[in-house]
Amino acid sequence: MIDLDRAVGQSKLVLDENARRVYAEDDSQSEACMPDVVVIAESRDDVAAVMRIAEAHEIPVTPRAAGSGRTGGAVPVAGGIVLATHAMNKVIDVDKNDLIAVVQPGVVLGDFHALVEKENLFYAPDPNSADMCMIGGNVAENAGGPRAFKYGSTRDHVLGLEACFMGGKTMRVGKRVVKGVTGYDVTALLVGSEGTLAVFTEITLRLLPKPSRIATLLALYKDVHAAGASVSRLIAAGLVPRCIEMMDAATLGAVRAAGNPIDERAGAMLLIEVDGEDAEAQLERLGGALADAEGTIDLVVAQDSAQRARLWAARKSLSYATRKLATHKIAEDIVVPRSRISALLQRTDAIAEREKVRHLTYGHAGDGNLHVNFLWDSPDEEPRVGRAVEALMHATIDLGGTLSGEHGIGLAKAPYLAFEQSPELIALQKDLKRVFDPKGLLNPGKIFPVSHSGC
Ligand code: 2HG
Ligand code: ZN
Repeated sequence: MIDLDRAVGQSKLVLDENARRVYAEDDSQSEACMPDVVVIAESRDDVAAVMRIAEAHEIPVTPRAAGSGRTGGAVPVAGGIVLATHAMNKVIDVDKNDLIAVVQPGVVLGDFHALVEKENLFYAPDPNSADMCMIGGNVAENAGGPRAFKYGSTRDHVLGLEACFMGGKTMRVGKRVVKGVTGYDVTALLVGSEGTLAVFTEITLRLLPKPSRIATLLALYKDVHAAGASVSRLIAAGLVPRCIEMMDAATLGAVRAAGNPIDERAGAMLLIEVDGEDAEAQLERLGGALADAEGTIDLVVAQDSAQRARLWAARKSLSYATRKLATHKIAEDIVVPRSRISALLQRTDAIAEREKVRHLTYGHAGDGNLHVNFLWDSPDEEPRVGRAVEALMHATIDLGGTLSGEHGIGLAKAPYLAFEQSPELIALQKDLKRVFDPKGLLNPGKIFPVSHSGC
């Protein structure tokens, strides 16, 4: 502690127990092992000092940006230091000529969207927590969001990083140009490494011109299976809206409760959005591809930007709105091939019925990325919920899918990693981890299931 005090200054250390507790949580139900100290880094030098001292004294470090993650990525499980980067919140450069921005990890995503859009530019990744999540966390988790369907996830927009490694060495990886194949793609490896390989001190992002027009279509269905079939239709027709979001009957209840008068006959909805100069023409093609699909109740074009804003506000707040439906809720983010959405939903129904657990589903159906939620009230139900989650993971893999589309593995899904990946692949990744962090001090306990002894 004395070393830390000298290196970064007493004012950047948080020692008070209640304050430390706040920095030991994220937006998951993962249980923390209280950190001994939280360091509020204000610069690259602060980050490097923490990484140097931690390595020298063999102290675990858990990096953190906004703490909005859903899988415990920022939750310390071995005590030690929480390295908070939220105060490193400068937009260093927005370059209109090269369509590139350079930011620090603590920049709030929604603020960054607004800033670049004022310049008629566009940063595509849009996790629904944009109002509070930070770009450093987005990069660590390779965050997605609705627009990932057309534009890809965070990794597709990160050109380079300034990264600090265990021991304190800081290095630039990647590039400040939009094309390049020099050497291994270390940037791609670090993006989505869930804080286990490095801490980012600067992030170089690719920008796009801001789409000139946006149009929104609501496709209403009798049930989720009809909606799932329409997603496959759109994909097969080669249409690429910027997002295809799906909501099941229970979720639509929450959307209606938020003041959106969605037709009461609808038992599922696709919220489809197109962008670009030809948005209206794209809408017409969508309408053509969706017309007459079995189980369709109606296709409705959003009337104005106010209606569009209301719908998106309801969609973005679903994660919180649906929490009100039960005392506890767990939201998964599995991905299945788009043609297997209906099969996955049938399996989910069967699992929930067998385990007698309430459930609902919404999510980024265009990518096959579904937030299957299980809800419960009493602790007696927990074993059944646990079995339901495990069965969902098996069903996902069985259908050719993957455990996480955007929230990461973290702590919450580490027990299921071996359902998807071979022992050889897990061993290869652990070998890579050792190259970056031989003592296993950086964000221990994440991704790979280990027994940790910190608490
Ligand atoms: C979303 O798409 C987020 O709203 C959060 O990924 C999902 O917590 C959730 O249910
Ligand atoms: Zn999501």
